[in-house]
Amino acid sequence: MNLKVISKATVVNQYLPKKLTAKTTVTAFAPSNIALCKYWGKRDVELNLPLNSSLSISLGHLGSHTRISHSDSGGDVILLNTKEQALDSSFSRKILDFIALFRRTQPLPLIIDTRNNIPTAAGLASSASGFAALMIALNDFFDLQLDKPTLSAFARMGSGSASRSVFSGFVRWDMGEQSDGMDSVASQLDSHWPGFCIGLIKVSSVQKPVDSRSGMARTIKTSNLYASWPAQASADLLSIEAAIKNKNFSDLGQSAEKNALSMHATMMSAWPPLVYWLPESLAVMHKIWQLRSDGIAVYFTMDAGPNLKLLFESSAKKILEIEFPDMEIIQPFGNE
Ligand code: 2P0
Repeated sequence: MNLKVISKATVVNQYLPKKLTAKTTVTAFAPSNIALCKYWGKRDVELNLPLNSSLSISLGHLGSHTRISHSDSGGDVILLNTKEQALDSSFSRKILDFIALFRRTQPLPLIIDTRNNIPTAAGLASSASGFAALMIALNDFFDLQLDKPTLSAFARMGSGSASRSVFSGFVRWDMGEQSDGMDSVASQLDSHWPGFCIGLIKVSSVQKPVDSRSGMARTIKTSNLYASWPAQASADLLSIEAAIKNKNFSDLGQSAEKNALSMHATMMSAWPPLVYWLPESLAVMHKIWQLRSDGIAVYFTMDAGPNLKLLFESSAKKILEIEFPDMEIIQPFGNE
């Protein structure tokens, strides 16, 4: 593996015309996604190149709508859920840094209007859908004519998990091995699973003390358990892909839950320790394990936060709605 560090601008520049032409207004949508096999750890922090491949399920119509248009005020305008954001806020700076990769020195002031329809109760990150929608919109606005793998690679540079949000359904992000990362791209699996349900359980909406980016860096640096993570993740990825292909729900649930808990084990063994769980998170886990021992096929996954995402099929929906009355249910492929 070649570990030479290459800048984002160097990579992107090769795919751009010298001078951009711009449309008047474009809009784009990208779905949010939940990883069943997690991305945890980078081999290159500049390009967000991962140390393991990952696999996710996209959340259908839930995600980010982004509109790009010309700004007549002479400066950029950044809107989030209809509210104008200060240009020096961390949200605006991330967007402006990303746009600068494409705009370079051309004087093209823009209005970037992002609207997330991810349920507020869900406790889901919006950077994946946000950067994917922004990349798809930029491609259209500047008529770059980039293909899907390239859009995925560029969205990854905004946020790793955004590489997966360029697609819908089940999506695998191959870690790749090139130093420019152009083979570290996602693709959609040819699988449709009607009745597949994701239940969002919010135990807290308090902002996490350590974001995923810093959490990954700390884990790699200080956790001895991290050494076993890439092999674990690659075995889980194979099991999950096979389970999706065979529509074997219990295999999928087991591998996804084990994968999430293995990731959390690496975090907990970091120093200072990274424990994203709250007492309520653990209480929900125990409830799920009890339901499973009572014969209900329900599993969970968790990201870098205290909330749980339940995995089940529509046959278990009724009983789980009773057990978890506040749960929001998403069916990415619709019902049976
Ligand atoms: C995932 N997470 O696969 C994993 C599981 C969190 C835990 O992708 O630094 O916001 O922007 O590449 O994509 C969250 O990490 O991190 C994430 P960056 P990102 O969904």
